[in-house]
Amino acid sequence: MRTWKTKKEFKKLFIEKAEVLFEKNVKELSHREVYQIIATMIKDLVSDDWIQTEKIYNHKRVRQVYYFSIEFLLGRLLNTNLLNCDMEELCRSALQDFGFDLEDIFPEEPDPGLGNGGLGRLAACYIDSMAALQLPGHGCSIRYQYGLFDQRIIDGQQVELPDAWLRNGFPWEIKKSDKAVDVRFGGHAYMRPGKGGALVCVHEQYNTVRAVPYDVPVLGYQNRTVNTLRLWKAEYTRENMYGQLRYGDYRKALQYKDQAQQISRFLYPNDSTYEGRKLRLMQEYFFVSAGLQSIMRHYKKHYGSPKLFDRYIALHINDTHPALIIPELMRILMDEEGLSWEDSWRITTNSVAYTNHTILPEALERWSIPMFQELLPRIFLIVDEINRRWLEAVQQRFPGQEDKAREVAILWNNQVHMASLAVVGSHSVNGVAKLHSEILKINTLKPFYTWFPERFNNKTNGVTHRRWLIESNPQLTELICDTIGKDWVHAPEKLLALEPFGNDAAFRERLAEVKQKRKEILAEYLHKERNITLNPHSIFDIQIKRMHMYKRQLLNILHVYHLYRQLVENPGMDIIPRTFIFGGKAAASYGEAKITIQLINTVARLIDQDYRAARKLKVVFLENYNVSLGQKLFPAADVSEQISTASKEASGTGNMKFMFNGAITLGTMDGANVEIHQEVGDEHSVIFGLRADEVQRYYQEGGYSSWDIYNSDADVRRALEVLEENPMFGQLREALLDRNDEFFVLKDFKSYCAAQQEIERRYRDTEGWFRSSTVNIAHAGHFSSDRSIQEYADEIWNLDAVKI
Ligand code: C3B
Repeated sequence: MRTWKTKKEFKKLFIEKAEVLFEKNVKELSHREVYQIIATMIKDLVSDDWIQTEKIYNHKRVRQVYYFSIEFLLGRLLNTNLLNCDMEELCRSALQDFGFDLEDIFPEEPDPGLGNGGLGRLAACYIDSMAALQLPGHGCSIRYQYGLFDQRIIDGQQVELPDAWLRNGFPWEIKKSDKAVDVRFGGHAYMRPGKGGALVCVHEQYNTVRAVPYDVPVLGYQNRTVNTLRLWKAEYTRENMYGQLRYGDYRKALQYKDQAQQISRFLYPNDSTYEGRKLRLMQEYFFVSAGLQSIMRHYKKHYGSPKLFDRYIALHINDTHPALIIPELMRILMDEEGLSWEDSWRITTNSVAYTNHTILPEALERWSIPMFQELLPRIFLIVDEINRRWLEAVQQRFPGQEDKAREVAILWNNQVHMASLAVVGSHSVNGVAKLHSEILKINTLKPFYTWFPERFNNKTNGVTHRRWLIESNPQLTELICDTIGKDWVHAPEKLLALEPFGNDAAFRERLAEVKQKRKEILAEYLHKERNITLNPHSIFDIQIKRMHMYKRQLLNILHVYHLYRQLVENPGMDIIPRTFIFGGKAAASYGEAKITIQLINTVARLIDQDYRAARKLKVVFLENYNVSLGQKLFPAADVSEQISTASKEASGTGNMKFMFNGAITLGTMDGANVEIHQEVGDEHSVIFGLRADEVQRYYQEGGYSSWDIYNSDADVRRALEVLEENPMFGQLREALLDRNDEFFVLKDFKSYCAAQQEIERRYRDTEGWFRSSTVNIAHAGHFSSDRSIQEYADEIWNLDAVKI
């Protein structure tokens, strides 16, 4: 990778940039300006490698993958990029000479929140790993003008403010106006006999939205690979405006202009739920069509015949949000390249692979046919034909059995079923953890599994250890390097070499010091920035993730309240001081999730105001949990709360970030917790609660009554008294009792309390605790996204690394 050879060179360039960008000398610069200068310098620095990477890919005609995701939750990039080009220390030292502290510069970067949670952050980890492994892989998404909302807590309640992250520009991006493409919406489409009698499609009276790409370089880790994340912005076209004005229709012209600009305006704030809004469907088609058109144009220029498209190009869809890539590729191949249906279908299914991220029924996308047809008439014709041919095959195999067709139909009940389209139109379907992939086969996608068993596979999620360990926790990184050397940095599975040091008292002591240090860093930060006081000698027990009933923040806070009541009755009770930290956003329209935030804040206040409890317990709900705050929290955690109802959390990835930082998992047998437990065993994790098959059986066969538990368990009854603190909480009580506790909070309450006691028992044994912590770090390497991405490359994409 190109670097600044010397500090002298860096300083010279820095001074020049200060002059060019801000007409200032170094002394006059604000911290934000320093950030902007360094970001621009890095972009300049890597531009040669960026061009070179692209050239080599094209020249060698290598096979490439495009990862389509409606979210990329990037987080800040300055520190990551400095690390990737190995320039952090040089930069730090040069800035020091100028009188700046690099640590003051990092927070100046707005945190790009172009995603909701796990799914979007996974996409960001994955492009990081592709570049680190020198795989030719690029991201494709939307350049939202407003990312996920800024969360404020006012009187204990969540308030959403717009996230104007682009206010001062985004120095990492490059606008490529000359690469813009047009995307069509609306109008009429029909088939008509063309030359020689074959049917051709006519699409007329549509509106055109211009898609303008903004490219962000994705740097490999200390190699010369620079891949691309292409983000699309929607603009109106003058031609389209004037077209309508010519007919004197001002209202329509303005409506068009408005709608076009609206497409890339904001990110929908839903995590794992689906909202059948027209604008969302427009977003999905917009970035898929723009992305694919630009891929095809580039492909034809450098690779040649569209007939060989699938030999060179892999298209990955992150959940069903980009599933329209299937009919869109069919459209391009048939309408624009003149290929037959059969050839187009073969190329399409060979190119596309699909990852499913959830079994929650409320997350499965279904679009109303009338809306879909009105917005995307040509695409609808294609989906209709895909569905017709598919159901014909089903009919042939199961003549007269309508129920078989209903189970797998793409068009059914006046809706377009996107998961069905994604499975039928791709060659690979994967879940994101072993348990989840099994549930897909035996439950959610069972009829499809019967049809296409060879398509189904598992790719357990991973997280980039560069951001989540090396960048976030330099103290732990240094200790690991001192102990086992540096090989693990490039080959994270080599962290295993750390395992024997769990038995080494000197190592454990240093590990304990690192953890203590990280807790103090967090406490200081929260004190300074948020006026929150924590006791760094208490156990830091952390649950940070989106607010969702299935994730059961409610179970956590009910247990805290249970402890509180015990302390009130028996102030002398011998417990180790605990700090329960929560963070997470609730979708603006998700009532129960928002009330849970209020409940957490209510319990926090009850405890703060009661001296009998406040000496031992503390609850904090941290406002605006995002990637940057996560980077401060994971390193400081003792206990990782992973307590979803078994079967509901497809994988989880926070669980892995905690593990890399040596926290102990307190979790259910759900998602990747199962594999974490498999790695470290009962001795180094604490597992509780119903298992997935038990949960599924209750759903299918009944037999659970939350009232029975309430009536028979005095602790449960007492814990639920907290719901009388505020009439608002009645809704939660209703969900737990009158609606029979869909997520088994009461059912798992007792075993969760026991598991929490087990945590405390283990924490008292300092030696055992840090042995467990060591074992967790040693086995975390398996959960690096480098491992996941290598599996995708080998088993789905058939992709080779390319040395730059
Ligand atoms: C999430 C799942 O809820 C997590 O279990 C999983 O770890 C991640 O995806 C990544 O695979 N998910 C999400 O964030 N948004 C959705 N719409 C669906 C799943």
